[in-house]
Amino acid sequence: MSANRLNLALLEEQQTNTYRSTKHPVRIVHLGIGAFHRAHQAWYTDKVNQLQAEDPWYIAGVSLRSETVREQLNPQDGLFNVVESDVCGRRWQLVQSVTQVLVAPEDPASVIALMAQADTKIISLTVTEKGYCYDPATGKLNLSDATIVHDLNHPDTPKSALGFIVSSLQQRLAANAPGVTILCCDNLPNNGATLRALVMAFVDQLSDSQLRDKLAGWIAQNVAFPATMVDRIVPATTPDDIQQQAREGYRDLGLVKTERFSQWVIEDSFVLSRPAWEKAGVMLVKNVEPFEKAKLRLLNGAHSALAYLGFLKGHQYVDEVIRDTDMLRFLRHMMQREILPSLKAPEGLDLNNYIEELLLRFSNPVLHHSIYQIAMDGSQKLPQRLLSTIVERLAQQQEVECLCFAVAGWLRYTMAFDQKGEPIEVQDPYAAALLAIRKTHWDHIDQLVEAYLSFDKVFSAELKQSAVFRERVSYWLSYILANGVATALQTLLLEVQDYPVPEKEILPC
Ligand code: CS2
Repeated sequence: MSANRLNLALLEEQQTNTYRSTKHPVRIVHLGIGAFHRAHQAWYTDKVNQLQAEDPWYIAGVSLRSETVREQLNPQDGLFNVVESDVCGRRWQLVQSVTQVLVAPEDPASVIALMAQADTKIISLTVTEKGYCYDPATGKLNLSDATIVHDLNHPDTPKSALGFIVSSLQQRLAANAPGVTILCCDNLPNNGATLRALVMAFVDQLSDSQLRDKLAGWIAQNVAFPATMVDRIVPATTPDDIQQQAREGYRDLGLVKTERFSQWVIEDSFVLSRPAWEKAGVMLVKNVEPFEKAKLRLLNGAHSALAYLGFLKGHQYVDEVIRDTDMLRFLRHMMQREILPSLKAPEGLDLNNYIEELLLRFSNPVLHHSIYQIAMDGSQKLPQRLLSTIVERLAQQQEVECLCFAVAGWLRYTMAFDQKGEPIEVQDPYAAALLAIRKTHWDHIDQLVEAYLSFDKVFSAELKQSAVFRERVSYWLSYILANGVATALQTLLLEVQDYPVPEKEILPC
């Protein structure tokens, strides 16, 4: 690769138009500048900036841990391409909305100062579910989390997103600066309200009681936490993508690949101004909940189910799982029969079509979306993706067979060896705890399931007490252990009616 690296000077040389200038300040500080943020919020913001180049919104990205993205983007003046790939071809967008990347552990004080400065109107986050240091089953702050303990004792050098947020709000209060909007863009249930409650719980632990009360009151008056639903499939970029998806004329080490589809629904409640994101197709609505529930339960629920079951069946990518006809029948049945009835359709959305569109998105053969990536952190994902649906269905005495099968698939995956006996590297904050349960109760399936269901970080008291849930998970877990996922799935499918594939063909292009 001998071409020059993408940056502003190169754009000038190539006479490419840019709206970038040094006249405008950073107005968004984003925590967690991974591939998803770049292909989603930064991409939407860039679209708006292109439409109103005289008033661009710039983003400063913050990495809470690694230097990788800084090394990719800072030598490129923050510029990178988003490449949308599917069977119909490729489409690039040169994104210019990010101006710099900071690595938080190197200089936490600068990060806090940037978040606290009056020009910063929005602090947004994509730090993944585990980045919120909460108990997934209850949504409550985990006060024994080592990072939270550290941050409460070291407010000037925090490590967690919550620690940075609270220190920056404290600085705003001290400087009499205006309030701010904190925009959670992670797949948490009720993400705005959940983040507000976590911030408040953190503040409640501050040792200085005067500051604690004053700060809590100030946040209640001056900080907004809108709910959001974010959706775009963004696989981790590989070195091969950097080579093969590259645009001609320069080297772009910050490239991210994604699908053509993108959706962002935001509760329209901001403290100060915001980019005119609606001009780029973002929906600003009063109530995000129906969109969020449909997406978390149907898209993410199906994703998690196909990741564990697909992995155990020997698949590597999402599109491969969709081409496995048993898996496709299973997913369609679970979504249509067991998840869809738990949802209230957002206005204007036909949930049957939504399901078919999701399956079509999953079938994208050029994205190479690794199921191992989706399988990570299951303990943090399952409650909102599969378990909350099960709780609601059980309360109404409705069938939960496929959902229980998926939960059994997850438990089987956390056992950390595959069906050939090869080790699985389970990436999950509770991997060790789940493995210890397997080792202690290996000889007795009922005790094993009882111990799993007593793991209250994941399973709520309601689920633990449900005889149906315990019985069905236990049944499928032992069946999978004895016969493997493929046979278990065939047995399950004997009981399952097929859904007619919709008459209207949905064309990908
Ligand atoms: C996926 C999501 O990795 C995962 O857990 O389910 O990242 C999914 O691709 C996005 O939420 C799609 O919007």
